Amino acid sequence: MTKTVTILNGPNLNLLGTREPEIYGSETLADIEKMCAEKASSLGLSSDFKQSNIEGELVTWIQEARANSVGIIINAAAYTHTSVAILDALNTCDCPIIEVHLSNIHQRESFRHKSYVSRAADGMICGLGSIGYTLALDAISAQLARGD
Ligand code: CA2
Repeated sequence: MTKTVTILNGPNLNLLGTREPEIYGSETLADIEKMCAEKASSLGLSSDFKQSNIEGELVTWIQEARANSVGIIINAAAYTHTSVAILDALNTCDCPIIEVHLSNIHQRESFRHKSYVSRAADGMICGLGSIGYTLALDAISAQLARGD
């Protein structure tokens, strides 16, 4: 049976590659989706890559991943710093959860230093740009192999 990792992206990440390349890089979200699909395949996994600007849609997708996925990678974007709803949904999941941010949130404004997602995540990767997503897939693969 295919082992699927759900990769969730929050608000405004659909704009990647169009503005602020000095902060978020020049790749588009479609570029990152392709990188993830290739990396997942090399690990014997499949990736289900999604983006939404709507908090509730992200919550619904986390609930679906709880039933159908072996791991979750989440860049909740601005909801990282505000959403108890996303935290509550992640807390219902037993699978490995890795939080990813393109930028180093700790080098930025103080309101970005707090992450609700981190309370539920096994680990967090930030500041490495798009590579963070493929490193997160490596981490989930290793966690699964270890039986986490
Ligand atoms: O560094 C990250 O990945 C963030 O999750 C990105 C969020 C930000 O609110 C977090 O603090 C850190 C913002 C995503 C907005 O993406 C844009 C992309 C291109 C142009 C404008 C915004």
